Amino acid sequence: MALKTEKERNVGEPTYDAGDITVLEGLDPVRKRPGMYIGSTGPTGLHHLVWEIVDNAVDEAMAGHCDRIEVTLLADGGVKVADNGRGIPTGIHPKYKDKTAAEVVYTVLHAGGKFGEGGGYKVSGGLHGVGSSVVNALSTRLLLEIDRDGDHHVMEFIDGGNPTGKLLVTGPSPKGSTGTTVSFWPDPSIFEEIEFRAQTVVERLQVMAFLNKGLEIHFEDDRPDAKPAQTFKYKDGIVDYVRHLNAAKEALFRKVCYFEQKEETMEVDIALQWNAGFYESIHSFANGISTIDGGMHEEGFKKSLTNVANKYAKAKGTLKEKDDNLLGEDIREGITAIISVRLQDPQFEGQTKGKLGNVPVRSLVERATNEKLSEWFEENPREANQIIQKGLLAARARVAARSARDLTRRKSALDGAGLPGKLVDCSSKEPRESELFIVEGNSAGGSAKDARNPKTQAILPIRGKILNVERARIDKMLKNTEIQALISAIGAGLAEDFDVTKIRYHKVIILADADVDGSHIRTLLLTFFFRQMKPLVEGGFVYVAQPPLYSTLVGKEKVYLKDDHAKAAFLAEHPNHKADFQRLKGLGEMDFGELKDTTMDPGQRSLLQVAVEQASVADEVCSVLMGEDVELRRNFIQTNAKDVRFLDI
Ligand code: 1YM
Repeated sequence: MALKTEKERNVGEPTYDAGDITVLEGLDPVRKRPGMYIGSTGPTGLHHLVWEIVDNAVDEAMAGHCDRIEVTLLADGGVKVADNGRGIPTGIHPKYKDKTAAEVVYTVLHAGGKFGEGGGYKVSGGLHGVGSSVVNALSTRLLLEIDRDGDHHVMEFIDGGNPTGKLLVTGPSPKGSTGTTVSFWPDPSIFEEIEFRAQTVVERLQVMAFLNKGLEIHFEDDRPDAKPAQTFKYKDGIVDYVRHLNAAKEALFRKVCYFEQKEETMEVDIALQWNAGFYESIHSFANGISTIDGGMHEEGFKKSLTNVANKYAKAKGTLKEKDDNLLGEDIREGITAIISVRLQDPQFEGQTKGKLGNVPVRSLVERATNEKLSEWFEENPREANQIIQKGLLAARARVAARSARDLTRRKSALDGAGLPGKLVDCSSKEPRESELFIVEGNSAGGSAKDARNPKTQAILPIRGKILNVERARIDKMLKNTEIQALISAIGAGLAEDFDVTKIRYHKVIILADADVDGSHIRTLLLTFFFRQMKPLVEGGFVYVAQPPLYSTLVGKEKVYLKDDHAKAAFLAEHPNHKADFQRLKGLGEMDFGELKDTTMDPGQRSLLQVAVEQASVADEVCSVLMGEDVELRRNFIQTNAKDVRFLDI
């Protein structure tokens, strides 16, 4: 069946003309330098392929033509993305006389529909569908199915984007429906690994559903042992997002403040609420892409929020004329906010391209917040007052914390090094070779002390659970003896005064048991380091270690196995192994010999050291550690995962 040209068919439909396709170059460069197009060939790059295709479906939804997207992780390793939009145009492309528009989109680099002129959604980012050819180039197979004009069209590509034939009509579209379905199988010769991680995909899809109010996104995993299917659809969009982020926290009040403002080429949507906690959690997006490092939209919002709150507090007399203004950080304590902007030609800047650079966005967001947030304060005086009162408390705590910190600093100057009494320090004064083991409980500390290498390994026993810094202000934190011991042992200060060049150990190792208590302690310590000594985490100085759960004899040699998984792997490798397995007790109950065996080898080279050298990032470990606190985990993984080492010993 011959295909009509797009013009012949599109009678009276102003949306798309195949002639609008912009062609920049051919496909080959993508396979030669995949990193240039998708960032990396690791897991991030692999998942990027899914985002590219899903983005096209979301663009179609933003253009108002689609309200449902389905994403399926296929049992054979592929991914299928389907939408119920108009279907990619199937008419012959006027410039490539023998090719349909759909084929051009999938085989020509940087070919896509043009936005901003005529039909398309006027504030969508750049070209629609430009990533499709990149996905095709990096797949062993890609199947494109289009339902349009009552026909079901199919086209297949193999080995990095080579068509196996033309776009063919294989029959009528089901019940005259329209839409695009793309299935692809990533090329194992390009990617380090080709297994998709369901959690990564699900989290991203959920955020997309939050940012596109009313859009239904369905996720399914057809692989063995997969989690059940999930559907995301939020009628209140980012307001639901804020509620979701605050769900596990104690909200300061029930209402969520929401406002939006639209201009010719830009628009902004903002939702915000406060919780009883002490941290600010502002998530910003530009055209649905997360701007993790902020940028103009965040700047505009923060500046205006500070002004609006201070003006309100002064006008109502909560803050006297002579009083100092509240600082931005005081007002933002406990805030949860989503800022979503859409604009033409977004500029993503910075090393990780996570910062929005378009200057006009700042004044749009500032104006919108000035006007709409002031209105909201006037209309909701009870909530506005709660926000101001919380800001006043934060300001007082800020002043108290400063004097507490000054006191701590003066004290440590007076006490000489000011080292905590229970620290068993190493003799070396060279941070590069020094390791600090933070161990749980005094008995564990005792065995670790005997098992250590006294020259380079120091032991700091921590009694019970440390304070959860997520739930305490800094002045209270500084009164806690365990926290004080940590700060002085590490020796580099705290929070904004933290100076990573002064750390006394280049490895700060959290050594805790494999049980629930151990995992809780790890979480608390990681939270503390993340919140109060961020450069320590970012510099890759924080390590997590765990004593093994089993031991067994191979001949005369004792072999230690980390957990049940390691035991199973060992048995698979040694099918004739007869000796018993001993289940080791926790750190505190391990005797000196066992601990020495598992932390040091006979040549005095610490096994921890070996493990450090071989350490790999495991964000699953992170998700276990951070438990249900998705937000903390997300921050942790996104900003630091590559630098934190999780040890398996
Ligand atoms: C599962 C992936 O790609 N959907 C999709 C893509 C397009 C359209 C609709 C579309 C766009 C336009 C007009 C337009 C694309 N079209 C193009 C191009 N889902 C998915 N749904 N008609 C249909 O942009 O005006 C590129 S993407 F370039 F052909 F217009």
